[in-house]
Amino acid sequence: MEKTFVMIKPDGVRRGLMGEIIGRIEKKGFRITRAKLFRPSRALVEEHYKEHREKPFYEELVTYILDGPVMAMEVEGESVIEAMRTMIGSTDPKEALPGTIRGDFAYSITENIIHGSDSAASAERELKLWFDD
Ligand SMILES: Nc1nc2c(ncn2[C@@H]2O[C@H](COP(=O)(O)OP(=O)(O)OP(=O)(O)O)[C@@H](O)[C@H]2O)c(=O)[nH]1
Ligand SMILES: [Mg+2]
Repeated sequence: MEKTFVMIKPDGVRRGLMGEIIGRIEKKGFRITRAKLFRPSRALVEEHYKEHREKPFYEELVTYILDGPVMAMEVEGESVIEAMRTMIGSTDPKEALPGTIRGDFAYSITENIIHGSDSAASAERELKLWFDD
């Protein structure tokens, strides 16, 4: 069974959207097999987003993820990697369709509530990074 890494970002936790998001994942039929609510270290967040290190928004992105606790989750199900990306919606909330998590709850490209791995290789790398201490 496929597994992916999902993270509710600090704005999602702060706004009280954990229940809403976990509910959507469970109602879809996926299983949350590991989860932790905690404040990640800067080193962990920098490693997670290392593909964006050269981008102009990188520092803002890392600072925002460090702004409060996040909910890190391992989610399991059939084709869950692609399905979670669909449920999350486009990176830019202006383009995220209603019915997606970002489409329904986000308005900022930085504070866009949730992360989901974008490929099998990313899922494997990110699950190892966030859960294998
Ligand atoms: N300000 C700004 N932020 C961006 C831009 N592109 C991406 N980001 C931020 O960087 C994060 C990572 O970018 P991507 O990996 O390309 O987008 P994503 O896969 O939808 O988002 P994640 O699930 O967080 O990885 C996004 O969630 C945004 O918060 C941009 O053009 N401008
Ligand atoms: Mg991404």
